Amino acid sequence: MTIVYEKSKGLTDVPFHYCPGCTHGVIHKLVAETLVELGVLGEAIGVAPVGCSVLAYNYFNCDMQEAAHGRAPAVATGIKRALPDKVVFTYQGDGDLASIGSAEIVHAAHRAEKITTIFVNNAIYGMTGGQMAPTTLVGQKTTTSPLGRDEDLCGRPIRIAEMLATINGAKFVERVSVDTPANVRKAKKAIKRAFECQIKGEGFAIVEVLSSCPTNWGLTPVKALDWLRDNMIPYYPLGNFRDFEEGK
Ligand SMILES: Cc1ncc(C[n+]2csc(CCOP(=O)(O)OP(=O)(O)O)c2C)c(N)n1
Ligand code: SF4
Repeated sequence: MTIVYEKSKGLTDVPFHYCPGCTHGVIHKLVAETLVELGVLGEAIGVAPVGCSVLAYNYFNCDMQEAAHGRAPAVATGIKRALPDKVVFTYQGDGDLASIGSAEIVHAAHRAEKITTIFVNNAIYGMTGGQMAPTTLVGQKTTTSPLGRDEDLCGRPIRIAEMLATINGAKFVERVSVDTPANVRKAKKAIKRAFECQIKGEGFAIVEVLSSCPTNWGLTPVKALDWLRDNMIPYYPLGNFRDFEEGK
């Protein structure tokens, strides 16, 4: 029989533990396919975060290192500086990257570390039961904002891509979404470009991926994608903010 589709060699055979409909799995697939297509799977070293993707080291078919909450960019910096020929990436949620790890990511970008960050923004702390994250939308209900996020108390949600795009050492910054097949294809392109940025020795690269958390949003997988499209994309506009070749 002709094989028309198979699991990327960039992933192991271990089944994902993610909830049904969670788009972490889609994003893993895109990263894994990219490493294979760029021919760098053997050189890749990933750094896993805390959060639902804490077990990412079981899924990517390359060397992996676990980091404490928010510290993945610092760990990746050490690995890349010690082993400059390796292709080093971090995979981080929004609680991990935009909350406790906000200083880490800013300074890694500022130093123009030659690492690639995949930033999964699902507007909530997934693993620990759905608390409010820095990315939670105004009015969004979470376990720690049962009446909805209050702007006066908590400020407005942080736009990480826009913030990092102001930093000169960040050479590639793009925000993508995985809510539709067309957007998944665009997400793959951005992820590829972010790895190319590192391989060409340009500097820090980040792709912010808008992702769903059906479990903590209390929605079915399909309704969660609708919610992402209707509520997250208007506040977190998709697009490229910096590209190393276009001199943005
Ligand atoms: C050093 C440290 N601090 C806090 C925690 C608790 N903790 C584990 S996962 C998590 C939330 C992470 O959420 P997010 O990064 O948004 O990822 P998601 O689960 O949504 O994918 C927290 C606070 C921890 N495991 N380690
Ligand atoms: S809790 Fe949310 S982010 Fe975590 S695996 Fe489930 S759906 Fe995905």
